[in-house]
Amino acid sequence: MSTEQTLVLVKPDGVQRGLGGTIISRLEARGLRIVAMKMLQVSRDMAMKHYGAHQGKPFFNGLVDFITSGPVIAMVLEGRSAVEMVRTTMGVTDPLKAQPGTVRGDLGVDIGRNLVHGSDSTESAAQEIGFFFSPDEILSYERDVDRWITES
Ligand code: D4T
Repeated sequence: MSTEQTLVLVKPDGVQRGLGGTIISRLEARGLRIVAMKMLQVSRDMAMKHYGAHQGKPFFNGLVDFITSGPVIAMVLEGRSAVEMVRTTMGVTDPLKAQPGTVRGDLGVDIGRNLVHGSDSTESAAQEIGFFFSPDEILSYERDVDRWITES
């Protein structure tokens, strides 16, 4: 139960559909603290690196086309068990199978348009954060409300 950082992307479909605010609100409402945020267009080179683990899979080219198709909102979120908090708030990869109440389960229908990305482990979070942000873009601060979110 330690404080972690994780990388979140509102993918191009989320930005185009005007769901950036909704998605960020749901994550903030769980108590996660935004410590870095920017909007950017992912290049094909960045996309191939970010999704390197999926190279060779049938959906790889479509995935790279999709993630580079428009601006994304990239964020570093911080909080207790932040990696798992984000994953459970997003829902499983396929929106059709995602539980109602999750971002994907409430707002999505297609696995190729699943609105949001969240790192799947603290190891990949560290790698992905370094990939999207330089250390001086990541802030360190406390909020008075934090003591009302976790007991210690
Ligand atoms: P990301 O990485 O985008 O947060 O998604 P997940 O962590 O939930 O899922 P993933 O890495 O397994 O898949 C990456 C990305 O590929 C798309 N995808 C996946 C797809 O279009 N078709 C598929 O069959 C799979 C498995 C969706 C998410």
